[in-house]
Amino acid sequence: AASGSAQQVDVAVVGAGFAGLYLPHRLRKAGLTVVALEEAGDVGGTWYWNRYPGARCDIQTIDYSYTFDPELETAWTWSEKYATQPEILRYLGFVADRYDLRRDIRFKTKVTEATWDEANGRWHLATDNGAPVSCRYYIMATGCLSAPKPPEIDGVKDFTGAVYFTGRWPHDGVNLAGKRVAVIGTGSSGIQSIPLIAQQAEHLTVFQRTPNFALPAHNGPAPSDRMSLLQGDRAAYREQARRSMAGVPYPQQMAVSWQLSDAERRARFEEAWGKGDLVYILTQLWADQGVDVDGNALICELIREKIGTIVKDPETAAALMPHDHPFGAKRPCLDTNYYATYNRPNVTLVNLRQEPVKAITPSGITTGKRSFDVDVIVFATGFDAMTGAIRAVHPITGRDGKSLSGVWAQGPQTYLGLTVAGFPNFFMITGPGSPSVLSNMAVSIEQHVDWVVDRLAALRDAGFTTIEATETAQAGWGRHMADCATLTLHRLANTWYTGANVPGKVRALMPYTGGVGPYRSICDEVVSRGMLGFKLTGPDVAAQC
Ligand code: NA7
Repeated sequence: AASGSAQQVDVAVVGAGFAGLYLPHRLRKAGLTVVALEEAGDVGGTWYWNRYPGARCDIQTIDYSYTFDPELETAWTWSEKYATQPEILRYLGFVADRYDLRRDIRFKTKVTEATWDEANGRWHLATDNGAPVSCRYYIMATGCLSAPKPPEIDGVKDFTGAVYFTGRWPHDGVNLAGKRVAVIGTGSSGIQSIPLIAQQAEHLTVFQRTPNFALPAHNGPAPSDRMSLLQGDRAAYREQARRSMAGVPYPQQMAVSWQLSDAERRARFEEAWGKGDLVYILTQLWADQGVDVDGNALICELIREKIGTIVKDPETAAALMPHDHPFGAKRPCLDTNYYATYNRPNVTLVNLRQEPVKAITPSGITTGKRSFDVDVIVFATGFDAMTGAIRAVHPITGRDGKSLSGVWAQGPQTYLGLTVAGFPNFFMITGPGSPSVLSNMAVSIEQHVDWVVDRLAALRDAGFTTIEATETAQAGWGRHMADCATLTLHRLANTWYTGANVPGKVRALMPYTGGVGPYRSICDEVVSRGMLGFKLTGPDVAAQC
């Protein structure tokens, strides 16, 4: 369509996942017109694409839910402690129906270019399907794990069997019965899918580069202690989550490891192992576990011991034991029968630390030592996380013709993870610099969306038309991010949190490590101090704080 026929809205949103659904709902209520542009054929975001066997959330589902409407909370009941991908997708569809959100979403529509028009104070978006969009505000709700990483292994095109990516799993499923299957990658996607693939396949060969820490999910009904807390005082429960470190209502643990005896530590660990809750084990054992290598090493040892008791073959057990990173520095996983799967006669683990993949051949995978003939290769190799979907997907051009990928060439720089200096009226939900992936995403998304929409409404009411972070504020946030990062152990692991999983990507710890509650307080303080760190302008007004 010609630019003359652009769709005119106050706000354009990219994405229709958890964030991209809540945004139109809030924006409409604030009296702003909105269109959401979504590449997929329906709502769901991450949960639309990641349909591999065993895909589930690994935050308890009662916590991984919208909380903006108490009636919605009682209108929907989760069937399990950790919902499966189909159930989460149904939930998001239910939300879309309940608030009639689809009427403002253009599906199968990709933004191909976004350009700030300084003269008119508007963003112009080109799309690959239908009219371009002209909007005052442009919000990326593109998720943190939505741009799958290329396989980076030679020869994939020569392989004559079937190739699947966990992050782009076919919608009608894949029948692996009788097949020789290879899975490459042992992050969450690999660890969730491997036990189920092993049940179907004739033989499964897992190619593991870095062993990960995984804990049993003990899935089933939502635990009664958590349910009674939630149902006892729902508002207080939700508020505690919002003020917590990780977006799940657990108290701050005060006892440090060296105050506890070996027996006390073991008892705490066993209790946590039995709970099947990542946030619990990451936060409730002892206070120094996430900040001190010695306090952390105690947990690593206890988990390795567990792996050793589950996996019968000593060589396989040793290969599955992580030694190269602190527990929690790389995203740990929740599993259902993951380690026990290696006791099956039809499962082989290949330790790529001892024999790296050399190439993919027409018939399978060759390492330095051996060749494995397979019918199917599953890449569970992860994502260009956090910046991938913002930076690489389409050119975003801000003030003075500057591109976002150029400005971020040395790593992402943001103010509050929500805005970027030089990009007026541009926002990111769970962008780099927000607690995002180190938190319960549902809680972070609601906070970001509420903050952004409240600001847009307040700007309009005050007669402002543009908002932009100052360079000073952005530099300050970068320093604060770096200071917080030195306090945690995340810096000690090569992970997608730091960009280390993508060859050539600049290394920087991308999520904010200061915690969800402190982050919320900072965002609130920015407002109470007159939009500290932002420049606001309008036809008749200008202000810089
Ligand atoms: P992850 O956690 O990034 O895991 C990817 C896995 O794939 C990880 O084990 C990687 O090993 C491995 N990998 C990646 N590239 C290669 C190549 N080229 N060769 C061999 N192995 C490779 O992605 P997931 O999808 O599992 O999970 C993402 C998040 O989704 C997860 O953390 C949860 O938050 C939900 P590496 O560790 O890099 O050595």
